[in-house]
Amino acid sequence: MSGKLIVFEGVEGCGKTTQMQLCCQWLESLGISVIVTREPGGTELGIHLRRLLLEKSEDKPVADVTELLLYAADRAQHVEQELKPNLAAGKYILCDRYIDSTVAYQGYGRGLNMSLIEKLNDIATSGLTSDLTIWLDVDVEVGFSRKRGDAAGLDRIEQETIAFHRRVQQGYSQLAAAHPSRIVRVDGSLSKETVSSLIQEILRQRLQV
Ligand code: T5A
Repeated sequence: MSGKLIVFEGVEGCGKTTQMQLCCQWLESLGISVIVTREPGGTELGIHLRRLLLEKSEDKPVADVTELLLYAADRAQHVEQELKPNLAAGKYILCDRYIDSTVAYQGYGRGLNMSLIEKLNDIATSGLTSDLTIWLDVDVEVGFSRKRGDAAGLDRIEQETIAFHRRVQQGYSQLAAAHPSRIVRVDGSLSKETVSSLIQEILRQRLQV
């Protein structure tokens, strides 16, 4: 595969969407062909799965293992339908969340079995890992303070407790320590422009953009 898979990760409101847009504009200005996608919801099937995963369901809670399997199903479809073909065509793919989200949210957040998560990630990706993962590190409180609207506007996962989101944050920290060649931490609390410049520098160094 000749393209590059660049993943953006972090807690709610860390600035992924903002930075992916800026990164896309920058790469395109260099004449690079870019695809922007996300998980969950990067395919037609995934859009349905995203709705099922994120809509509020107070009266009929989604079981933790069901949630895990739905994220894995979304990923399997995304890898086959979008990621592999576009990488094979030489595209740069900017992907909002990938396997580390499942480890952080379902593993550290929900406390599900890590080896089960790794097995499902392997099945869903058939071994496709990112060339680079940018972890936008912001405090959970900072991320939530950036989210517009009140608590009623938050989706099913965002509505989890602060303790849950702190465990997710801890998960990202552990993942970055365990995979230094793949995951690069960027201080997401800096200004949008500064974060964007830092990401450009990392892409130049790591991917020779
Ligand atoms: N999930 C996902 C799992 O549990 N398991 C999995 O396996 C996967 C794949 C997906 C949800 O699913 C969960 C995780 C999530 O809960 P999502 O679409 O990723 O949801 O939604 P969020 O993470 O909530 O993404 P958001 O769009 O809310 O946040 P972003 O994209 O991180 O942040 P962004 O860029 O939209 O910015 C938020 C606000 O902050 C401002 C922006 O202007 C915007 O208003 N902002 C800044 N303000 C100040 N300084 C900066 N540097 C700023 N950068 C952005």
